[in-house]
Amino acid sequence: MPVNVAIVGPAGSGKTTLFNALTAGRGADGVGMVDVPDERLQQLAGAVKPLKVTPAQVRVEDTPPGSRAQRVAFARQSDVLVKVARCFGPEPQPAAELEEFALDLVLADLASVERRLEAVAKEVRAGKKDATAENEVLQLAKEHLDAGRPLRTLVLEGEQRDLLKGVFPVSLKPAVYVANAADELLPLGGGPAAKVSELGAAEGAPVIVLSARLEAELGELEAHEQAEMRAGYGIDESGLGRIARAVWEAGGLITYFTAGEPEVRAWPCERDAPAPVAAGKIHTDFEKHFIRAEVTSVNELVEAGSMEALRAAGKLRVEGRDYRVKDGDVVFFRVGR
Ligand SMILES: Nc1nc2c(ncn2[C@@H]2O[C@H](COP(=O)(O)OP(=O)(O)OP(=O)(O)O)[C@@H](O)[C@H]2O)c(=O)[nH]1
Ligand SMILES: [Mg+2]
Repeated sequence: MPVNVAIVGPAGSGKTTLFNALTAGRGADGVGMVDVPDERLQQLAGAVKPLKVTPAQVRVEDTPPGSRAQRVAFARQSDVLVKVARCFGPEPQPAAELEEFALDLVLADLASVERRLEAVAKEVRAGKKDATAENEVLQLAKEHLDAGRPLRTLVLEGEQRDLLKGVFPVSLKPAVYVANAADELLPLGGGPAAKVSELGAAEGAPVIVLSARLEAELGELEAHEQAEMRAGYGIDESGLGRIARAVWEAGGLITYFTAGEPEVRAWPCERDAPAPVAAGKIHTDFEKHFIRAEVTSVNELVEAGSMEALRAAGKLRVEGRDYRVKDGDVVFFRVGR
């Protein structure tokens, strides 16, 4: 399952422009698969010389036209939200517009929490096991939402968080903020972008300043022309690269690699996932029939040239089912049948 990223935010903030930039115009009907740039893949490929190199991918979706309620419903279907704010053009009001959008998410969650509370209150009266715990969490959530605050900022234990999942809370989703700035204010974006940075910081969400229109134009140039033009604006990395890293950070993801001669490949995985779960990203059978993981790092593999060379030298770490796969691990999974 690829990571699902929804581009959301206030009307006219540049969502579609950003979508076109990220998907290099190859998206269809507002949906596109985007390769995640990662220079470690090239390092591995240089050493292993595989037949094929496969980057991690995210599925990016642009908010379709529709009512405010439809826009919220759309945001609900994703894993990570990229919230775009207009920091260009006449009288940009990114903070006010983002807050208005955030309030739409909060009100939608409030409605679903209240609906669920009614049902759970009945269950509590009927003495149903577990209903009390859920009732408690829903009450906490309701108070928080009533105060106009997103569920992201409600401090909950892991188990309590799980109890909330039944209402598919959209204000609990991890978010990345994009301050869509005027070209002439790059790379920092000026006052409006600073407001977005404040909002993001208050929620612990990553913030990226870029110009969606400029990114779309840059995408049409040759690599060396792109680099030159970026440098002129004081930007050292593509907007796509920066957004991908922010999505990984916000979504709690890491990347591990597999590196054989047929294919060198990057795999997105939840941080702290046990080895069998990480193996399950490759194939569901790998999770079931997991035996052990043989692990090294990108640097060690690049030095040795192949997994076989490391294995022969006794330098592959052998890890069991309790091992938590780390960002930058190169893994060979031993699976039974
Ligand atoms: N100057 C400038 N204009 C931009 C930028 N990004 C988008 N625009 C312009 O802003 C207008 C709205 O852009 P869209 O990408 O359609 O915005 P949207 O968020 O998809 O709009 P809705 O889907 O209607 O909510 C268009 O005229 C774009 O050309 C930018 O980075 N700089
Ligand atoms: Mg649009």
